[in-house]
Amino acid sequence: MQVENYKIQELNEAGLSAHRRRFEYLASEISNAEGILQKLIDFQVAIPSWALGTGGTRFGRFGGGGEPRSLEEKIEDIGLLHKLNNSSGAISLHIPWDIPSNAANIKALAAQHGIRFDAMNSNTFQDQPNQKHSYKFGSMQHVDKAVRQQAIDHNIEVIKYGVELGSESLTVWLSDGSCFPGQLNFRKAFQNTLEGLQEVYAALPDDWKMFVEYKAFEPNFYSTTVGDWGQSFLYANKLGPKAFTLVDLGHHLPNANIEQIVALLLMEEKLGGFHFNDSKYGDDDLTVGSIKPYQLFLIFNELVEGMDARGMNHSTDLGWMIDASHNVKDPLEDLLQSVEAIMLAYAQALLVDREALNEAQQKNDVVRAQEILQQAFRTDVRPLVAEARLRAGAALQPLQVYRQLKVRENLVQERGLKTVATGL
Ligand SMILES: [Mn+2]
Repeated sequence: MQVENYKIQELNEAGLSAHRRRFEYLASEISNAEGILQKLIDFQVAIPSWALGTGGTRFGRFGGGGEPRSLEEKIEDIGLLHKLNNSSGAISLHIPWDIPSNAANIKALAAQHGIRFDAMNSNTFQDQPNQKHSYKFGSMQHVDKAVRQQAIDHNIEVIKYGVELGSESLTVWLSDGSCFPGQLNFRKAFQNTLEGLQEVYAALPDDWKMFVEYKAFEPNFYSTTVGDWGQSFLYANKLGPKAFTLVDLGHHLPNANIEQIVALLLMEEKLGGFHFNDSKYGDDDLTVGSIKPYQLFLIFNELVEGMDARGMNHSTDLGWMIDASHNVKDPLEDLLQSVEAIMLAYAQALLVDREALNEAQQKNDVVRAQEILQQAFRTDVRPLVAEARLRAGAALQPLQVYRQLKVRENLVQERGLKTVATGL
C-alpha cells in the first residue's frame, strides 16, 4: 500500500488551526523551541523487522492479518510508518529471517522509502532447518568447539549480508547460559564466549561497530553468560574500541536503575545502542512508554546530558532501535505509539534546565533538583513533536491518519488474513 503525500497534507488540514494554537502557546513557554524542533526532525528510530508481525508467547499466537510475507513487504511497512511520522527511517534486520535474495534490489527499495539499514542481528538462540549442530546447550559458550565455530561462522555471515546492504553494526544477543546449578562452569563459559566474540570482532569492517546485548534471564533461568551490563562491559572492553554495550530496557532485573547504567556506560565511551520497549514484570516487550514513562524520561535525561558532555551527535552516534513484540495490538499502530513515546521523552529531556540542575546539585538542593526534572517531564510536549512532523511533511496525528486511511484493512486485502511475518 502506498500513502500519497497529498493525502497526508489533506488530513493534516483539519487539525491545523488547533495545532497552531497549542504549538504557539508551548513555544512561548519554553526557551529554545527552534533548536529542539531541529533535533526532533533529525532523530530516527530503527524498526526491527521482527516487530512488524504479531508476536506470540510460549502459549500461543493470535495473528492479526495483513502481515508482511517477505523482506520487501517489511520494508514497505516501515516505509508507511516513516511516511506518517518521519522518525522511522531505519530497519534492523535479523538473519536468517531476513536474508536478502538480491541485496541491490533490497537496497534500492529501502532507499525509495528513505530507509537505511541499522544494526544487523544474528541468531544463535534457535536451531535452523538443516543446521549441523544444535544450540540447545548454548552457542558461543558451548563445550564443543564445533558448535562454537558454527556460531562464529554465522555471525561472520551476518556481517557479510550487512556489508552488502550498507549496515554498519552487528548486534550479538546470546541466549547462552544455564538452567540449573552445576550445569555450567561459569569461567569456561565466559572464556569460550569471549574467544568466539573475538573471532567475530576480527571480521568486522573498520567502520563497523559490534553491540553486545545483555539479558538477565530467559530462556535460561539460572545463569546467563552475558547477563548484565557489567558482563557486557567486560566483553566490550576486552574486545576493543569497536565493541560496545547495548542496553535493552527489558533485560534487567526488576527495579534496576537503568538511567544510572546508561550514564556510566556513556562516561566510559562504551554505550553503543539501545533497544526500546517497556515492561512491568520481566522482558515483556510492551509498547515504549506504556508502563513507566517517567523512567523513559529519566533515561533520556541521562542520554542527553551524557552525549552533550562528550559532544556527541544525538541522532547518529548511538544506535536507536525498538525491540518489542505485539500480542494483542496491530503491530504498526503499536510501533507508531512507541516512536511517539520515544520522541516525547527525548523532547522532554531536551527541555531540562541543565544549568539550574547543576546548580541545585552543587548546593545539595534536593527539592529544587527534583522540581527541575519534573517541570520538564510534566510539560505537554506533544505539540512540539507534532510540529516537527509537520515541518518534515509527515502527519500531525500519525495514528489517526493510519486509521483514516484504513491502512490495516488495505494490507489485509493485499496480503490476506492468514499471513505470518517471516521469522515469527
Ligand atoms: Mn533486544
